[in-house]
Amino acid sequence: MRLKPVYATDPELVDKPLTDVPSPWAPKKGIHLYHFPLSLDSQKVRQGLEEMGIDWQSHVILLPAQQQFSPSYARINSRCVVPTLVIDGRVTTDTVNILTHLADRFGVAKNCFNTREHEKEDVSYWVDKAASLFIEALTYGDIDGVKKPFPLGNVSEHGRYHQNKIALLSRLIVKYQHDETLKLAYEKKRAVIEATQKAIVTSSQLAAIVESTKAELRDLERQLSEGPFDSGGWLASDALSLADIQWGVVLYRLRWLGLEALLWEGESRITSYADRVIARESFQNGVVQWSRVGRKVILPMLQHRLSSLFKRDSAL
Ligand SMILES: N[C@@H](CCC(=O)N[C@@H](CS)C(=O)NCC(=O)O)C(=O)O
Repeated sequence: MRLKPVYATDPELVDKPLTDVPSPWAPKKGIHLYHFPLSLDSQKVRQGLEEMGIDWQSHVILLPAQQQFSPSYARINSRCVVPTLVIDGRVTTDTVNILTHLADRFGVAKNCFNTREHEKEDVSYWVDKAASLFIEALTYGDIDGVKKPFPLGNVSEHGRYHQNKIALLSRLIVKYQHDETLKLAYEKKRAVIEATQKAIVTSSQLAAIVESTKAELRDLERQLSEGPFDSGGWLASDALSLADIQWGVVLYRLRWLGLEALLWEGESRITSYADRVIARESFQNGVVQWSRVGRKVILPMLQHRLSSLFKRDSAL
């Protein structure tokens, strides 16, 4: 039974994270982030960048338009996911890896994420724990009594969102059968989506994912009452750490999905912890501002549709 995302459990199914790898397809100068406004992992990296006060150039990859599969993007990140970080033509992938890379590279100069030696193990334990939550299943799965917010609504019904991706990837595998790199990327991606979809549409699996998320949140509650948060610090350290970047966004997502009442007690420490992370300027700039669906998603989607009308051969 699958209770965690493929990226956290099946290294043989997904390409390894890249760290600072030169790519002829990436912009040569400056700090660039390929991301989608509402994507959980993009939210994490954007908050991290904001926290460090790093200027970055935005490249929105419209997931509802399946732009993550476009050849130009798949050549930069063969996982066909967001986010991707590019610094001076060098590519870094995988959210945990991107944030660690940014903290290693800029943390000291920006006086940020300076986790003390004795806190490092705890921070990385809590980072990995957040990255292993199956938020994609909770986002797209049908959960009894929970009405998903706009624009998720019926996009996700009966696994249709994932089924459409599988169909598109099957067409791309044929179209790019003579381009070994793209063909392999699309085949691997299709296998990842098939495994993910299976967990989402099988109601017993989804119910088990809800239960395992509840258990993780009970652990979180315990850590918040026994760890540094109780004496004015954060989840796993005295100063804000990458663990807080992971968990703040996760809790914000679970709330947005309407799952708060199902997953944790309103009067718990989790609520006051979430409120404290969300109140930070970095969260407001990196997450909340980008969550304005009309301006950040619907408008770019309309522009994309309009420009596709005039292009006979679309990017895919
Ligand atoms: N944690 C992995 C996976 C990231 C991930 O699943 N990103 C989602 C958005 S939060 C995505 O791009 N989904 C589009 C797709 O899989 O087609 C990573 O950072 O590489």
